[in-house]
Amino acid sequence: MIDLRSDTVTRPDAGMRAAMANAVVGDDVFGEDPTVLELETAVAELLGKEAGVFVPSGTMGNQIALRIHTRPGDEVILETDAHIRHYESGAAAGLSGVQICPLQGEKGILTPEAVASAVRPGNEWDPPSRMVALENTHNRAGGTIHPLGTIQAIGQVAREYGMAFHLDGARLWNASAETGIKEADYAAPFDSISVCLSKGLGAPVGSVLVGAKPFVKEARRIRKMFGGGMRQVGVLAAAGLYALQQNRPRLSDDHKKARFLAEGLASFSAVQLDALAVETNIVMFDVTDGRSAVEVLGSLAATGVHMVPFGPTRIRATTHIDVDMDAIERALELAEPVLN
Ligand code: TLP
Repeated sequence: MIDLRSDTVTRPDAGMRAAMANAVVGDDVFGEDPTVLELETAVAELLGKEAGVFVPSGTMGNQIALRIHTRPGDEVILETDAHIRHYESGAAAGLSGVQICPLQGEKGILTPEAVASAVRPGNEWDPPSRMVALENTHNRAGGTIHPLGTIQAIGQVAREYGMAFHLDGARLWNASAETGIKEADYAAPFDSISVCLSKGLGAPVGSVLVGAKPFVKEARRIRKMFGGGMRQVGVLAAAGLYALQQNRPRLSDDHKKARFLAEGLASFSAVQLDALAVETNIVMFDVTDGRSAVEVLGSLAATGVHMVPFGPTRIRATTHIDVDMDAIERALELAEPVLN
């Protein structure tokens, strides 16, 4: 099976498993797990923030930030295809009682002007515009990278209107690997950033939410409220540390594989895909011969190639550490009779 459904499907390798087995642990709800503390410090440093808190998932990282930055009835400005809006099970409404103001971006990227014009004027009947969240790289847009200047300009708008500024940085590592812009530079304009260890970095579990010390202190309380207080979780933090050290430097390999895959898929007659639009490890394409994405995915799965639907005719393939270039070549061979 060649599993291109997500970069979340990776399995820890022998080195990562050894790091997990040897991790020094303690009760993290008491703040006594040295490996967790090491991971939180390492990620906060990489992102240029004062502190970090280890959370079980990217969803929880985003939702803790939302809960802290907003009050029920507030409005959160997001790009319309944001993960927070589509794939977090309605948590923004369910856990924080906020409503979303979705704005259409270009390849998932908003302009500062669009954000500024979405800010409510502050009448008593207006929902208060309290927070802006960006997603870098942008998943549903196909792994696109936000230009640093755009992030900074949107950050300025957020500050001007007194709105919190959060980054869903589940794949921020991929943006940095591709552009060479440091994670800390991308992170600088934001009040809070959630980054995932369990995607391109290949750890089995975990995200880190970073920000200023008072924010992270409150984040620990909300994490407990949301059921994410973990105990001897250094075994997982050790996987995260290993992933940062060993797997972060190799992320651009995933981007090369994605481009190669995209070029191959684009040559098939039933595929609509702009291979030049592939910026990182995510490949999005449409099926153009009248079949649905689900139908095509069934045929692909029967050949041993697994991808996921991202719309009625839209399919996503994601490259990651557990598929090498040979596997990508093989996937194209197997997919050709289905898509050509
Ligand atoms: N994304 C998953 C699915 O939920 C779509 C995937 O396979 O890509 N932010 C972004 C941008 C994400 O892509 C994801 C996961 C998350 C947050 C949530 O992370 P987890 O799954 O750890 O809650």
